[in-house]
Amino acid sequence: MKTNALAKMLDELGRVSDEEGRLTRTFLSPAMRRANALVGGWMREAGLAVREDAVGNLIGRAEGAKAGAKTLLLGSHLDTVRDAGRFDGPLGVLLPIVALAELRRCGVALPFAVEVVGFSEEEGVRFASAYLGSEGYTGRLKAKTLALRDGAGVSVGDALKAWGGGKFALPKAAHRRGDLLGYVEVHIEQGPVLEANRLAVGVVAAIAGQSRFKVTWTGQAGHAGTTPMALRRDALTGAAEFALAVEKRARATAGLVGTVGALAVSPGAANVIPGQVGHTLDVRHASDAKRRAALLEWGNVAARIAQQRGLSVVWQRTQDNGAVDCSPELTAQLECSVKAVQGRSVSLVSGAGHDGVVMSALTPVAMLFVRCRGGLSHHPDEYAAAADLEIALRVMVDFLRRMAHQHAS
Ligand code: HGY
Ligand code: MN
Ligand code: MN
Repeated sequence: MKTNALAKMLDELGRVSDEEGRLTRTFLSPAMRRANALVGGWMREAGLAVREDAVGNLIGRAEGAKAGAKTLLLGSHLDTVRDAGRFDGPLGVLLPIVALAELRRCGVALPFAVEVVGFSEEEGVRFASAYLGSEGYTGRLKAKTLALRDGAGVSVGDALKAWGGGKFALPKAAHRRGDLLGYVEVHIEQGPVLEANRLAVGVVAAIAGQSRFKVTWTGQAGHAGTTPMALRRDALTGAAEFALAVEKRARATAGLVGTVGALAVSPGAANVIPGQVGHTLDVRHASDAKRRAALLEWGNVAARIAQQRGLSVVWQRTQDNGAVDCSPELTAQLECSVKAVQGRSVSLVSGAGHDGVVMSALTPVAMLFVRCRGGLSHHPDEYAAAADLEIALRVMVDFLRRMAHQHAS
């Protein structure tokens, strides 16, 4: 099957970056414009009609052979983290395109319509709020989100207006629930379970909930040489004490992860005591109650640290998504194909977030995970072997054939 074509496409798309020498492709950036043009061309070659929606999602659609047929949604995100791997996101957009081209080559006409969606923003890198693409596609993008600003002070709303040639209106859902058969996303596992089970692919039972915040500590800038330690209100040491407290509690709580991934120090000079520090906080757990309990505790810890150090601390929530169960019915159908191709299957819980979290509000969701070396992701050495891509591709083709048979009449 066309696995080498898929691998070549992943390599080529993996070179479309906003940064020299590494892969970084963020929301509404110049690289995103180039990526949409490249992937849009591949969609057209596969026989899909291509459009871009108001939030930059790239959508390739093929009508069904049956009049008035429902639509099956396939896809994932085309944006990346900073210094990313080339599989996280793009695999779930390119694999369905190759699978549909393969079915077309074999003369298989699907009775239902299919839409392959390349979501414009899932990682939440530029505006610290994830899922902006799938929120736009499902009509769940909120007016308050448009006010979020990036590091240069540009708001989501202004960025969308600039992207859309000067105008932007909050989009409605692209589909009604009743018009859809479901959403299936292929994604690298980004974890160790498939390797441990010596399997190329598996299905996903649930996706962990996640919360993200911007936390700002304010103290007093001052002279590093003349200000006695006892008289300092150092914003960075306060933030550092907090980050270590997050790590300590997360290490002690099964299934809890807490990460301070980005941090900015102001005024940022070697001989000036940090007056203000802003950092992100990303918290996840499969249980919403445990995630919320950790957040409550960390709010109290931050208040204690601020009080003891003469600082102020302000939290701004930039994202909050509950844990999501995948559709047992759609997942069972996908698992039939996994077993047909691979002989056996395994069901996993995803610690990573995915567009399926947002799409589950619109339609039943299923996910196919593909083994990645060492479970490594959000890193340039992220890698899925060609043999595993081949199996994933065969699963997708088998799944589409089974769906076609089921919806033929
Ligand atoms: O952060 C995540 O879990 C995903 O990679 N968006
Ligand atoms: Mn990711
Ligand atoms: Mn991803």
